[in-house]
Amino acid sequence: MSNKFLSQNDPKIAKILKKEQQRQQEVLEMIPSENFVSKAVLEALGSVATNKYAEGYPGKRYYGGCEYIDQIEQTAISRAKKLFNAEHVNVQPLSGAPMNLAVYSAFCQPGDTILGMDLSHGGHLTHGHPVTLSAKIYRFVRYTCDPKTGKLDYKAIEALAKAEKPKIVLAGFSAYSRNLNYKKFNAIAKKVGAISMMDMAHIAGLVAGKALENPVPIMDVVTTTTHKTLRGPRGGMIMCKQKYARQIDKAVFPGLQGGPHQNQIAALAVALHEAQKASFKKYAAQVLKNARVLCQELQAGGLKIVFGGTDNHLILADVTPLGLSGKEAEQALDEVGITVNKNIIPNDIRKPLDPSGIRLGTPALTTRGMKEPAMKKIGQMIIALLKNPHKISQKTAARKLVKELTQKFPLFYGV
Ligand code: DSN
Repeated sequence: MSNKFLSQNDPKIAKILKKEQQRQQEVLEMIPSENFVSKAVLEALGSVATNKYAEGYPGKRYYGGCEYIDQIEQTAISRAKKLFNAEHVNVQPLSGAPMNLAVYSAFCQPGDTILGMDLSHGGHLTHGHPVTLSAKIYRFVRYTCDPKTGKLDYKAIEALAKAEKPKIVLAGFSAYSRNLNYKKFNAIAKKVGAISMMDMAHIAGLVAGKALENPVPIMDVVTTTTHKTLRGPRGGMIMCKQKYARQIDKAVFPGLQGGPHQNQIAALAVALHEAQKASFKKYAAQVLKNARVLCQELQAGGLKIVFGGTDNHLILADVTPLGLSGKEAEQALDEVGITVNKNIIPNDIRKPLDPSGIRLGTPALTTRGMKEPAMKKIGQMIIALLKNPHKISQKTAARKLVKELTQKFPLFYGV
């Protein structure tokens, strides 16, 4: 991308950014929460909308001069409503953690109980991990799944909900690879008088592309970050039933945040426009096909696939059967240009900074145009390398494949 003014004004940052762009071009990005936004999204993100303060909501701002900012935010809201069949949408959350905190604060008083999925079983830090601020304010109770099959025991979750009386029954994940039954989650919430909430951050793009079931018409509240499979700018979005609109909006502003990042909202509007296209539907379907092929290769090569397989874009794999820890596997792959992240697995006996698993996914590689044959090669190469992480010839072969694939499927930003 051209950065004429940046190069003149701040050559140091310009140079580092150029290197980051080159890094993105030259590695196989397999962290399942990462993706590449279009040039149009990048332009909106780097636009003059960043100059404007606009506390409040379209038509009800605390600042003058918001006529165009209102149009941008209203366009983002309308596009999100249409794409996800949502009754009400708030596009102002700055990112995922404040987004979920805003929802908790909309429905809970300090000390109230929230039922969420355990982090080591695929849940998310913001779903009540003890290290978070949310966990200091609210009382989180966690449910787990069967690590072999990924199956959730909905009867056990219902019994837990009845015993603990949560204000929110929360579904959603960041390292879980199976589909959830939203109707069952919603029914459990209704039985105990709780709000049903789904955090679909990881799969929003797959829902938008109609490759996975849409939880929005079923659950009371659905949150999502906008930069993962949805391929938008970094940010968050809350969708809810109309009857909760006021509560949610008040919790976001003035409850938690000040001025929204209007450049981010403009870029989100562009991403939502892109997600309505037929090409995005194809993209979402391909992400799933690629994940299945990759998963089969890794499983065939001896990795233990947690939850027994994948229904979405991500794979959580126990690498200890190959004699490595997750950290060692991440480092070995990093060295040859494959980016994944180490991850804890259910009932992990190792520590979070050096766990037993790695988490990998297909959204970013699919954006570059890679399909099943590339996934097969990558899967086989990952196995070969992890079996012999210190063998020079193995590293050379891996680097060669990374180079071949990244050149064959170049990033569209140019160099
Ligand atoms: N940190 C994100 C992820 O990598 O899944 C979730 O917020």
